[in-house]
Amino acid sequence: MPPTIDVVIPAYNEEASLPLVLAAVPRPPVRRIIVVDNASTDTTARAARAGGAVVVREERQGYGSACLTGLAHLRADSPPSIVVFLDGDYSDSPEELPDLVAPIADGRADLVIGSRVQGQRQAGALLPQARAGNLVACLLIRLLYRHRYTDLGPFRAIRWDALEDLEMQDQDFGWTAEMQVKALKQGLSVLEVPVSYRRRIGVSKITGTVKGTLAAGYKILYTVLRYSGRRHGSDTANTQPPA
Ligand SMILES: Nc1nc2c(ncn2[C@@H]2O[C@H](COP(=O)(O)OP(=O)(O)O)[C@@H](O)[C@H]2O)c(=O)[nH]1
Ligand SMILES: [Mg+2]
Repeated sequence: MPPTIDVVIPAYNEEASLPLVLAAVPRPPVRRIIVVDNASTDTTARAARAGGAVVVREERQGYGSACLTGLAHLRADSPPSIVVFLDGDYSDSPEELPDLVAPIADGRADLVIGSRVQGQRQAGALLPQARAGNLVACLLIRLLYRHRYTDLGPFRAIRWDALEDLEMQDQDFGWTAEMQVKALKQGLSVLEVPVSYRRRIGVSKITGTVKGTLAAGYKILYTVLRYSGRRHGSDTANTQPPA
């Protein structure tokens, strides 16, 4: 039986780009698209519905919050066998989804990260600060977890059951790193495949702003350190970062 594939798209004020993103998601193989409208003040929800997505609203801001809400929705109503995460800004190319899903469908991987570093990047798509942050985070993961990632990109696919076992918690910028390091701790088979990356449409909320970059950099490094050296799931892993 072919795997059931659902897509989760966290979206905060992405009315301009969402129609393009949704139109490019290949259906089939994708069964459902959940757009998590993260307290948008524009017409994101309307654009999502028009593009054939299910809209779930999450008032609590934060990338991880939005992803968690999307997963809760899937859990409550026939979870897929594979879930794909995709940003709503049209930086990623949803047409490449089959490349991310194939290794999982073939039983060769549990988690597949789309690497923008290995793929074709439009000039200026991956901002220098994002590139630098990625490099530092990947180096730290290599030192602490003995695995070589090249990117913490948002476009990724994971086997549903494996994701459930990760017990994801991060409510903002640590989300991608948390998934990657917990996957290593749990001995999942992880792969990277090259994905292309465009300059986003609309306004960047993370790496395009100083505040976003600093907050994301801090939270990512904190997350990488936090799960190293301890068994995931221990009580101490639940400590929150200092405010
Ligand atoms: N920063 C931020 N992004 C969110 C939030 N909720 C959902 N998103 C989405 O997360 C994705 C990544 O954000 P983006 O602004 O593209 O960050 P960048 O890629 O670093 O420029 C986009 O699809 C946003 O719409 C939130 O509360 N904060
Ligand atoms: Mg983006």
